[in-house]
Amino acid sequence: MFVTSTARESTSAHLPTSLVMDWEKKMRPVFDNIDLDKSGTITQAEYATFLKKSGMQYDAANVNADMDPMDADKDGKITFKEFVNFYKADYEKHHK
Ligand SMILES: [Ca+2]
Repeated sequence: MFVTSTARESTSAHLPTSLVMDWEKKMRPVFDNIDLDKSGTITQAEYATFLKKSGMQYDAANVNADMDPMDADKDGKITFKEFVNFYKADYEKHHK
C-alpha cells in the first residue's frame, strides 16, 4: 500500500509512521462524532452529550473524570491531538 511520507510530531517519533497514521485515521471519525460543532475541540458539554447518546451513565463527575486524563494542557477542552495521544498511550499501557 502506498503511504505518503509526512513529517510527524516528535512525540510520535518512537512509533512507526504507519502506526501513527492508523491511530489518527482510526480516531478521527470517533472524535468528529463527539465534536458536534466541528470546532476541533471536545468540550465538557459535547462529551456529556456523547455519553448520553451512547446510553452511558453521565454526570458532571463522570465527565470530569473521563476528560481530565485526556486534557493534557488542562484547558478544559480536548483537542484531536490530545484525544489520539490519550488513546494511544492507553493502548500501549495495556499491550506491553
Ligand atoms: Ca486541552
